[in-house]
Amino acid sequence: MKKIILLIILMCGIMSFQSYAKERVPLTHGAHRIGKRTDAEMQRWREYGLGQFIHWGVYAIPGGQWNGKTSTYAAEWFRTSGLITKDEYDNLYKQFNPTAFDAKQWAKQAKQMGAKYVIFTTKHHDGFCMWPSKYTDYTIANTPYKKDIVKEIVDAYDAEGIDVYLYFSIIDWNHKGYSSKVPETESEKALYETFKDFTRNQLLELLANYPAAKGLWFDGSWDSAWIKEAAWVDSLGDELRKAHPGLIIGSRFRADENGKRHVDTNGDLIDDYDQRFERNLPNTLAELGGNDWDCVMTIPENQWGYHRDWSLTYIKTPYDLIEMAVKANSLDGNFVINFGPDGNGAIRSEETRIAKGIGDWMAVNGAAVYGTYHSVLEKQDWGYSTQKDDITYLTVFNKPMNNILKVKVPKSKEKDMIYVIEKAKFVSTKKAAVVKDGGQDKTGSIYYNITIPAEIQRLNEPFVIEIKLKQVNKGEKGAYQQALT
Ligand code: JFZ
Repeated sequence: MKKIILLIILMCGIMSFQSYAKERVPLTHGAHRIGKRTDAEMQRWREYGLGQFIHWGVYAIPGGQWNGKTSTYAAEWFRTSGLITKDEYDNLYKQFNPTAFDAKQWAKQAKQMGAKYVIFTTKHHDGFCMWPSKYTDYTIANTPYKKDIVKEIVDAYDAEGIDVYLYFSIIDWNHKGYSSKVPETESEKALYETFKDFTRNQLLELLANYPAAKGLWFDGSWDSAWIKEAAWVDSLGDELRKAHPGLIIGSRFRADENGKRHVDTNGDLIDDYDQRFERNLPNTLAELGGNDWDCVMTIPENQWGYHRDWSLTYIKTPYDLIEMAVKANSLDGNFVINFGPDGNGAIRSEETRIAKGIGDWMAVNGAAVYGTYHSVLEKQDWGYSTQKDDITYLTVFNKPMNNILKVKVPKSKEKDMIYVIEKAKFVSTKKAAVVKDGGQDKTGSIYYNITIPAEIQRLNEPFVIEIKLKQVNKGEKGAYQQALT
């Protein structure tokens, strides 16, 4: 018995050593870069902090309802809801005439909300093109509206200084060559080639038509047919980057030659940033593997396109969304909030109110979000901390009942040195904070107590304290505290 156990232990040891020593698999179509991009365009992306997503297309006409029946599923997937025939759906565009659409107004609202970039659906899974594509008739040009909506969006947001990213679905339910399954027969293969050409043409067309766009936000790339085309998709990526230097593409575009998506067979991120955080946030830096990432978030549970009935699920509040945005930035990510305008081109009043709530808070406290990264502090129960250069921002979501915020500072790595809070102020009032010694815990970690003044406590909203830490010799601690209190 003992021998068997020993043998098992030995075998486990060998196996773990083997996996530890496992060599990297040579890949032709895996990640083409290890680690983050270092160019100015990507640095600009990294500093956005907050963005807006817009899902808009002909699905906004039914808005999740048809003939008195309501789909509880995502409204932008309405074509597959079973409540409408494919034929009915594919003819909706003939009534698409969003007379209330005002791109400038949308861009102003996004600006007020504090968004630094927008991701706009040029084509969702249904295949309807919001720009007048030369490669299909299923476009905005053939609606009563006629005008190029993508152009209106790009121009209006550009004028507000908001960078534009083009959402593009690989899945296209309208194209006759589209297939989710790997084509098998010669005729299926030939048909799929027409779809590949079409997709390539449309992407090059978008980049040529809208040179101001900074990147492409891909979606619907999970089909086995597309995954199998790894080599071709990789070369298409090269072509797109060549056509548009600096172009930013997330990890949802292509797979490696083994069919691995987002991260390749060796675990390295494919393309420029991790797109896996969909309605979902990481909790630790360790999960992120040092990669750039964004989180895209819906306001209801899972509705991207316009749904008439918002009573179906919990609707996030501005503070819910602000908390997620600060959390994302505290883990080096960008946070993107989705809007689903209606079939007439109006942004629903609930979304307008939410955007205003976020914008009002961001106008005062945005320093904690824009251009910030994870901070030197460890995660603490009162909220999230972010960092820009030598300034640490404490965004407090859980206010202490006794008005004393306990802040744990990091341990110094240098001998006989400790961290003290050199300066502290409330971002909203610009008033200095009273900081007192908060003692130590069993592990020797040092705490400071920051008094929250009544004027801040009363507001019942998240608030930001800006602090500057400094390393001093242990003996100097008392002097700093006195200066601050
Ligand atoms: C996709 C779309 O199907 C959806 O309609 C919406 O456009 C959204 C932004 O993207 O949905 C997804 C895609 C990926 C995941 C989940 C939903 N995912 O990786 O968990």
